[in-house]
Amino acid sequence: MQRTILHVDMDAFFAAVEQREHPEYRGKPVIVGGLSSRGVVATASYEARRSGVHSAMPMTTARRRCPDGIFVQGNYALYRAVSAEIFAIFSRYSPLVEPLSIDEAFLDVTGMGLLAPSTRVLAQRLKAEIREKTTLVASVGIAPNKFLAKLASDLEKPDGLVEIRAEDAVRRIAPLPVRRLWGVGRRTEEKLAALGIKTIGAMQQADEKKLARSLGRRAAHALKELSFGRDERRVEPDREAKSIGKEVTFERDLESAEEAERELLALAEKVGWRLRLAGVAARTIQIKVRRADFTTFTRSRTLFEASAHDGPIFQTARDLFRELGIKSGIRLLGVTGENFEPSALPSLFRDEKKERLYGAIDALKKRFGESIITKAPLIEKNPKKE
Ligand code: TTP
Ligand code: MG
Repeated sequence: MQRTILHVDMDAFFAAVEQREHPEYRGKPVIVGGLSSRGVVATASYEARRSGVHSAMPMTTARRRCPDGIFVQGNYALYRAVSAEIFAIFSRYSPLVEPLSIDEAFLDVTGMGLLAPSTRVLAQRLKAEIREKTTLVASVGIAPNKFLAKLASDLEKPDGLVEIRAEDAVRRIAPLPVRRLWGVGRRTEEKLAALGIKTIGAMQQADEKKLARSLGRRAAHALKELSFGRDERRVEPDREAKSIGKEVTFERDLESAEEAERELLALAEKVGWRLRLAGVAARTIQIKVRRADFTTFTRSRTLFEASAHDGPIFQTARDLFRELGIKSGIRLLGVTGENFEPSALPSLFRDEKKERLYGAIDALKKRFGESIITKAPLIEKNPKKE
């Protein structure tokens, strides 16, 4: 059955909330984030984005680019409360709401179009209700699946409403950069560029066998599917509850990327172990980084294949961390696996050798506790409290 999925994402969320609380900020460049000298931008209003300010940028750069900006230290309790208001509205439009972050969600509205003349009208009503009840603006994507819906919500931000129909998808997404495909991070992007694949259209044309030689069979297949706008993932309403993660606050802030990556490896090993204990594999890996000034960043990436192995969890966490570009003043790090699949299922591609290795490590951990085995780079540890 053809499904209809909405992806709703609030525009410049933290900054928009600040503009709602302080009417004198409206129409002005507002930058929310850590205000200390080592602080980082959490988000910027669209007025500030015109001066080249964006998320994760050092606050000092933001001040240089936007000297007339209004700089605000974030108020997370307030953003969480507004988020709850928005999610309460979402739940009036579908029983199937999958939260993705504080300001975005997927809604499966298959069949709900009956409540309105069309899905577009339904989405317009949702946007209008959000605006009336919260005075905030949301962008919405409508599509037959999650991948296309998320892509669509971003195409005409802010205040966007874009529908991608199944029959137009291949043509509509062809000009977009290949980076828009789920699972393509900086490393995959580089590999693809080396093969001359820079757009989704080029991916549509690419030879899957050749692609597989560079990326592996699963990744090659997954990317080919996505490039044609095909994605079978369901909207999973209770996804948030289904995650296994571990975070640690350091007694002394970490001041180098090397230190942070060592800690990420330790966290990845703990998460891998807990996933294996639970008999599940995670399709999505998320990291959390909190700066000394409490600005907090989360980043997630969906893997081509669900995993409960330390290696892929660590590599993904490290890639996400490197893309954030934070290298000092790190107060907290977290790694989470979510979007579970059962891992006991026999897989054609199972790596038997690795499976045996992890089996042996886990047996030792079960007998002697989690800290007995760890990989070499962890030996030099940072003092921390958990
Ligand atoms: P986003 O939805 O990514 O960004 P946004 O809502 O500010 O802007 P837009 O969607 O219009 O592009 O993130 C939602 C909120 O999460 C954002 O307002 C602030 C917070 N956030 C961070 O704290 N750090 C980050 O790196 C990002 C991207 C967001
Ligand atoms: Mg947003």
